[in-house]
Amino acid sequence: MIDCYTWMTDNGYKPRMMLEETGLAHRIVPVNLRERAQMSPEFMKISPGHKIPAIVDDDGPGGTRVTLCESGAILKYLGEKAGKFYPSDPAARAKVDQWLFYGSATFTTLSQQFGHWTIRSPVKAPAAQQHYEANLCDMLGILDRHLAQSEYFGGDYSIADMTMYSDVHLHGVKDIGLTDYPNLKRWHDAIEARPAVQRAWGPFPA
Ligand SMILES: N[C@@H](CCC(=O)N[C@@H](CS)C(=O)NCC(=O)O)C(=O)O
Repeated sequence: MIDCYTWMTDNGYKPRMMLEETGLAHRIVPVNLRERAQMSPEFMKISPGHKIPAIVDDDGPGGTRVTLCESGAILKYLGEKAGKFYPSDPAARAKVDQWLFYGSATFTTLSQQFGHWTIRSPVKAPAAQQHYEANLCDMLGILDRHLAQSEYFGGDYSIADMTMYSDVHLHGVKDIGLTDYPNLKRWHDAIEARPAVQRAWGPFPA
């Protein structure tokens, strides 16, 4: 059984998508960021940087207990465990890794800055807003151009798409609009329609 520590944020949805897609047995453990639950000593034993998502797998390699944070590491771990959505062919895997790292290290991180400065911050800083909006639009263009040549980021649907989806959905669709990014819209809508994705983006199970 895998315990998935998460909350309703861009990164928080990523392992939920993968767990729903693979059907791996799991429980959702909400970590209420508004109440600063991520700062509890118990949670920080699993995620030393006090960030969701994190997982605990009681049935890791060789029967060991695995604790893991960082959404990219979690997606790779689940992909290897399930043998799904993470190709075993080395060349295909290298390309999935490229877009997985772009998604988790660059795209989500900079999209979060857009979210902070344009939506959540009570302090209005026009220079920061303009900077991060231009930055987000540049990244949406990069994703759109790649998807003009490829159905999904790594060829077939994979963990690279799962890491990219959250901020395209939250900021691309809802804040910027995808009219100027038709390939990204086609990709987004195909993923949004997947039953596993709808379950992953639904309420936490009771
Ligand atoms: N690089 C990390 C970033 C995770 C992250 O930014 N988590 C945020 C929510 S989306 C969080 O838990 N913030 C709470 C905090 O930093 O105290 C990943 O990909 O998992």
